[in-house]
Amino acid sequence: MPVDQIQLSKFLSFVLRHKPDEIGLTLSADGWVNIDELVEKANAAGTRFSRADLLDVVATSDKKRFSISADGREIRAAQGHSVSVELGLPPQQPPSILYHGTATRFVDVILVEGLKPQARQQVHLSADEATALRVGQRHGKPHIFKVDAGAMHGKGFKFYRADNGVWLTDHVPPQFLG
Ligand code: HQG
Repeated sequence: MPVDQIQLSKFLSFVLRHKPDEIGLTLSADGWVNIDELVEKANAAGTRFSRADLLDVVATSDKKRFSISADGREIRAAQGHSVSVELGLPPQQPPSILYHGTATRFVDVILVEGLKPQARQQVHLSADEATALRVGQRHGKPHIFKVDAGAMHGKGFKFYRADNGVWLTDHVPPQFLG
């Protein structure tokens, strides 16, 4: 039976971001796992796919969610982790404005607390408004915050760019939100 690519992408996100132990995997400190070991353990746990299926999903992922190591042996999620990982991305100067899409029901508390990572390791920010809108729509009626990333960077806040272009930072205090 052909593998459902969306299902496999969701499975890989689940294992590589949230629950590697569910199939007996351990992520390295920077989030990588051996591809053959991942395929073997997933199949043993009842989720059937091949190395070729996995590479297909990585290549066609709309958001480029997964990175393959330079030697082709390992895979990791580019971002989105809830498990503790140190991706080792270098801090970078962000664009002067970044965007964060959320749901209208979170707006009041965000204006008090700022943006917090919640279940993930870092706050996720988008370089463009259209992407932020799609992210917000996942949660309900969308609201888009403009983040004054330039001002934050000037004050020493660190920003990281994941392999897939998503921007990451630890916390956005409310005074930088518009
Ligand atoms: C909200 C997807 C209350 C925050 C997307 C968001 C993204 C607060 C929700 C990536 C808050 C967390 C990440 C506060 C933030 N109080 N709520 N102080 N601060 N929030 O899913 O950014 O398809 O963990 O606004 O495309 O929505 O999975 O984060 O609504 O890139 O690859 O708490 O996940 O990518 O939700 O999405 P999430 P996110 P994938």
